[in-house]
Amino acid sequence: MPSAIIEIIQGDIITLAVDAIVNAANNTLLGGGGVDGAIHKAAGPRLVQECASLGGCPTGEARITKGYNLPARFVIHTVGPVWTDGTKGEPELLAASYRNSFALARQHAIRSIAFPAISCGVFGYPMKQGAAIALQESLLAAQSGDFDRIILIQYSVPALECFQAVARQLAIPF
Ligand code: AR6
Repeated sequence: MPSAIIEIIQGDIITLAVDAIVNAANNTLLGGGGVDGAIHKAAGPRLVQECASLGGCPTGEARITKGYNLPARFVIHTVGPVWTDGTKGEPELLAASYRNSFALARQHAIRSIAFPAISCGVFGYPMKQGAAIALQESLLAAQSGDFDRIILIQYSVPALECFQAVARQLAIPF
């Protein structure tokens, strides 16, 4: 069952020794709060130097850098949508963030990848709806056979429980 490679866990993404962790960045790619701040702090100042050379990133797209002091080899920076009311293309843009992150990972032969709940913090995306998109895109990637591990890591227990419940509702094995 290829989809069994999806893992829903609780923890801090900066601790994961995977090929790539995904950063929930903003359009500047120059750092911020939330998981972005934690990743930049742990990776060290060479990360922001490399990010500054990339010229930003449009919403829904993704860019890749080295992981520097992180245990992860690469960081894939994606910019999820800011939630307004759900009618401004938010679901399509969030799906694009996951899909473009997986596409970039494939180009770099990345086989293990961990995502935070993109857009579900500062950007205000409702967690249940964000989880459904994360899980649907992860299922597609799992079924492609291109990945050994797809980790959806949640910072809090309520977020963990939300992702688990949505996976059960969608009958996505984890
Ligand atoms: N490990 C895993 N998940 C985390 C961690 C961590 N260390 N820290 C926070 N989270 P957010 P967004 C969770 O706000 O909504 C930044 O300022 C967090 O609980 O980090 O996409 C950027 O620069 C939440 O569930 O990202 C942008 O300006 C999830 O990660 C903006 O925030 C995402 O929350 C992006 O907002």
